[in-house]
Amino acid sequence: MARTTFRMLALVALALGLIGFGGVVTAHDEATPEGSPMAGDMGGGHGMGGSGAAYLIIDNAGESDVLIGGTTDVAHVVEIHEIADNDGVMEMKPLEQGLDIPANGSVTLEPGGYHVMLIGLTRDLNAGDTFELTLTFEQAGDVVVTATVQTTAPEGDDVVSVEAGDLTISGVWSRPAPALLMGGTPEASPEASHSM
Ligand SMILES: [Cu+2]
Repeated sequence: MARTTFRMLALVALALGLIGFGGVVTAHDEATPEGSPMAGDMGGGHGMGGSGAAYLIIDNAGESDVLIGGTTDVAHVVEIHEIADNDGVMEMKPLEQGLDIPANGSVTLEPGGYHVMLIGLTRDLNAGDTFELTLTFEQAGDVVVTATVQTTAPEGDDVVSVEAGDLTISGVWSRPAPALLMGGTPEASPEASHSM
C-alpha cells in the first residue's frame, strides 16, 4: 500500500516536472505550433482539453477533390483521420494526403471509419451545442459547416446541407471522444477505440 502510494506520488512529481519543463520551453518559444494542446491548456486549468470527432457526408457532383484539413474554434487542431485494422487492432491515424472525394462520388465520415478529429478541445461539447467547422478542400477551398453535438447521426428533417461548388456537405454532427480512448489502451477497451 505504502509502496503504491509512493509510486503514485513519484509519478505525479514526474508529470508535474515534465509539465513545468514544457511550460518553460513554451514560454521561450514564440513559434510554438498552434497544434500543441498542452501549451494551449497551460493557463486554462482545464487539464488536457480532451478530443472529439465530427462526422458528415460529402457528395461530389463534379471532378475529384481532396479534403485536406480544417479549423474550428472548439479545438486547437483539426485532422482528417481514418480507422484502420492493423493486425486485428483497430487504430486511428491521420490521412497525411487527405481524404479523396472521387468525381461524381460520395464519402461518408462516420464512427468506425473516416472522421474529422478535433484535438485539444477549447470547451466541452455538450449535447445540443452547435459550432462552426471550416473544412478545407484542395479544389473547393474552405467550406464552413455547422456541427451539432449529439450521440448519433442526424436523420430525416434534421439533416442540413451546405453546397459549395460541386460539393454538397450534409448531416454534420459531432461528439466528444469517449474518455477511455484518451487514457486507456485500445487493447483494453476495444469498443472505445472502435467507436471513434
Ligand atoms: Cu481520430
